[in-house]
Amino acid sequence: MAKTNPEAKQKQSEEDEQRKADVTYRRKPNAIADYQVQEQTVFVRSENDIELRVTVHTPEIIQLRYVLEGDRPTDFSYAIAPDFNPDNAEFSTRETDQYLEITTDSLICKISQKDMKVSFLDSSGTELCKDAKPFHRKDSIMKGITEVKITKEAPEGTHYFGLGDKITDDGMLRGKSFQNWNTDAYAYELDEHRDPLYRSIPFFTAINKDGNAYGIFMDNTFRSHFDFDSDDNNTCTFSAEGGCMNYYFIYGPDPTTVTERYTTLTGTPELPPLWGLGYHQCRWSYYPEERVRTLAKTFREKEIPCDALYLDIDYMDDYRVFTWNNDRFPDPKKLISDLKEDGFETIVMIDPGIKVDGDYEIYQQGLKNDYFCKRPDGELMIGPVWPPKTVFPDYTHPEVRQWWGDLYKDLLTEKGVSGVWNDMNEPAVFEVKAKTFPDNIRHHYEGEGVSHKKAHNIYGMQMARASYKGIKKHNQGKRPFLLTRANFSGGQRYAALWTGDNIANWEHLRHALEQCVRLSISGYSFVGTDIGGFVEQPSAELFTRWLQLGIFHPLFRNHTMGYDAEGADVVKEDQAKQKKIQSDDNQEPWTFGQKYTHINRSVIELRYRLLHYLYTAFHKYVEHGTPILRPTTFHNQVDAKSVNSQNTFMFGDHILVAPVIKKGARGRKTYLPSGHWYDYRTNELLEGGKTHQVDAPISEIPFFIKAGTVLPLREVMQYTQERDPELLELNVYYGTQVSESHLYEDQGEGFTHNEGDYRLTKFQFESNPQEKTLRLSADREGAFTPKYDTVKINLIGLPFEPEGVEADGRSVSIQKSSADQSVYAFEVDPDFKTIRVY
Ligand code: MIG
Repeated sequence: MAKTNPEAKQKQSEEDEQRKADVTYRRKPNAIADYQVQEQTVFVRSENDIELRVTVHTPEIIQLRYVLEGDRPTDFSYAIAPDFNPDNAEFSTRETDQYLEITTDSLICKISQKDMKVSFLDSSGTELCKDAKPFHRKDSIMKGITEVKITKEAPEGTHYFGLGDKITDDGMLRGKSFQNWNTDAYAYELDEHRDPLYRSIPFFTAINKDGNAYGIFMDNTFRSHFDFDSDDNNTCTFSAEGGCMNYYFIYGPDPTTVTERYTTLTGTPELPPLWGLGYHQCRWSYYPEERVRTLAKTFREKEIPCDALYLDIDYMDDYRVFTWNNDRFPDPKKLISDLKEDGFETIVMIDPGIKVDGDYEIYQQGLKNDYFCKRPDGELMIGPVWPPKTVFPDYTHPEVRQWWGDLYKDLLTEKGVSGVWNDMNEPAVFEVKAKTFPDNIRHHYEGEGVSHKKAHNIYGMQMARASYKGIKKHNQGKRPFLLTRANFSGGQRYAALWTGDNIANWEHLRHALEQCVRLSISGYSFVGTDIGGFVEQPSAELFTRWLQLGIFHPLFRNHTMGYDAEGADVVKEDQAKQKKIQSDDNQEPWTFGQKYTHINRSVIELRYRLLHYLYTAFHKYVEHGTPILRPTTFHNQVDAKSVNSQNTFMFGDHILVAPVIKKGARGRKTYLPSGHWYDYRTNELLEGGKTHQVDAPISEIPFFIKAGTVLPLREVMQYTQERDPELLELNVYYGTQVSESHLYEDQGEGFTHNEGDYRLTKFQFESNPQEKTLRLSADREGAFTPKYDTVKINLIGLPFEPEGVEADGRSVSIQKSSADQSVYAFEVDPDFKTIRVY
């Protein structure tokens, strides 16, 4: 008999203990046992009792959910738009030896008989996307579900886009992995906390080598992970640390269509007030009142257009939200109305954290009504944010949202503020490493009762929702303007967003470019960055280049962290540590000397010139989910060369932007996709499908207009509604293809556009090079009549000498433009229908 070795025995019992500490199960489906069709859903069950529910929403949108016995799956989702109206598309099912096939008009979904692996093909049988492994789930006795995971093949040549505002070195998602967990990522940097960032958009688009595009949206709010072949083994995985594997497969085949379909599924915002698209000036912090007045006066004196000024946390009384510091702002109502008189809208910050303070009414109300987040044992979740002790409303409770929304009443109706920005709603908590709540905090979640693990990523979204609804209710018929920092898929319905606390360096200028395009194709077009950088101070050159990029971002806001702000010390010590602080930290368009003031003014003026075009693109986004910003490769996804055009992007349907993002650069290489393009600055015609070296002196940003475009230009004003424009200019860029352009106009405020008080003009351009003629027609819809009485048309790139122009049968005089001898100009009536140039 062998003697028992005491060491081995000891080891054995340790192992036993460890094993007993928790027991983990790994589950994946085996062969299909049976399936059933009920309405739009096919319930497919494996022999080991894993159910795959395949729901056909439209011929191009198919939802997949994996349910195990004992799960409590619900149809509830914060992300899906309440007005998403699936069309109950027809589909058929068929079984073969190898597959169960579900076929719609556009897609075939094949589920393998052997292990329930799923693949999608288009109706011609071309493979789009395929599981590399069966669905996989990990759970344990002590922790519950810890992973639900899908592994797809990532064939060579497939590229990935979207996923919100992730940043990369080379602009490409492929080869990298990311996670979604809303995080206060102050001064996010390359290797440090570069990921996760402030928001979670678990949706991406893939474009295969053959140009076919599809999207995947994983509707799961737990911490999630996306891996685009980072291990170089040709797989792409997505997983969540809890809940149900619930994802939507969204077909294109065009990538812009994928975004449009995703955006229809998760919703679009309403049109913002036109002033929301003007230039905005922000700083942490403008106070006291006198400083705000001086700021406003300086804009007008220097004739630099500006529509909105922001008040950061220091306007509050001791960081109590919905209060005012009376020393700094003795009469907010008067200040705000004076600013308004001068064309400035005032936007104030509101944070989620509520100061623990027995004398503070909002704290008392929330306490009395049990509105604050609690720990599992029923104690309040208290943590330091701006006030040292803060409690947090549980916005996942409908009654809390209602209460919160109504708190805005006084700000809007009494004080006269025009907009709000919601900050710190990741939710951010100071001092602790997690930077947020512990996982075990409880949330109502519309009655479901969940832990913070599930509610974390939608906390900011539900705050934005509550704010948006309240603002809309109390805004006296005006359109809400709300900015949020944290958010989740679908949150685009409620608020615009800024990308958070970036740094004033060239690297972050490139991030700004990448993040806004990526957000836009993730269904979130109303985005912008802190122009100039939030942390540290930009050089004059960097500031100007950033401003130039900013004119193409729907949210056009300059913001910086002033080191005179109270509380900046906390951030500095807690998070910034190493940052060098200069004393002169102003960041207004005139901060950088006369030469740059002049340049910056003309950059901002250019934005105001382009407002019609931006507003029209915004309208298309609202109506059809069309992203305002897109990667260049979305313009023609079969053009393999365009995939590497990471430093250019499309702004709307007709403009390609080639920003300068390198220090000292006075020109850049620019790949123009197929077709012909005009340099906006020189009217020079450039051939697509080629890389061009273009000039970019510090005063200019290169951008290019697609041939055949009718580009509307607005009069420059000091603020958007300074006066009714007297004139509409239309730049008509000659092309040889029949092309369509749009112009959307309305009051720029209020909701009458929903009752037909708008005008949508469809321009059609056609030319006949042999006959040397061109035709421009305008088709109009809606009852709105713009106030201008003249339309000035500039014909650009005409390859022939025109003999005459006829507008609706009457001849019109045409002249060479004084500014550019190659341009012909003439004036017509705003209601013109057909123009013929011969
Ligand atoms: O931790 O309100 O991103 O825009 O100026 C800093 C002060 C808190 C972070 C926001 C920033 C804002 C700042 N806030």
